[in-house]
Amino acid sequence: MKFVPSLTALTLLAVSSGALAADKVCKVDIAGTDQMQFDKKEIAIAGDCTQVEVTLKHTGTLPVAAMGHNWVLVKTSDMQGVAGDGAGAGLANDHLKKGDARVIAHTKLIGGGQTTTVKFPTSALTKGGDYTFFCSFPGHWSIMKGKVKFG
Ligand SMILES: [Cu+2]
Repeated sequence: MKFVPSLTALTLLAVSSGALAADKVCKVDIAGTDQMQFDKKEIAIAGDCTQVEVTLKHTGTLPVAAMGHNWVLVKTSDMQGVAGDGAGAGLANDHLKKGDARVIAHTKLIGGGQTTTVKFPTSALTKGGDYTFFCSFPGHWSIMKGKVKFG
């Protein structure tokens, strides 16, 4: 009779380690407005997420050329450089320098009423690292930004 509880415990252990090995896609929703604001200042990604799926919704009505928003993830120390290069890169390039290796993940630029999604692996992130998300539309990054915490 003693063996019954220990067998149960072993079974539970096997189930939970199986779950850890599996892909865990963590979803994040964020909205941008015609008032040049994101509705979040911080995004926390749990340390056991293997992938992150970010959905950006533009809840305003202004067109992309006037009030475009995207969601760009970088190391905090890279933000100003990426934003500066992105300002001159044009709408067609989502206001990001082509092939910018400092960009960890980004959505396309969208206008009012549109939604866009990007999915990326957390292997691109270091636990406890200093990350920032921002909008690279010219002039938006000083307001439209926040921290990303992983771990
Ligand atoms: Cu924006």
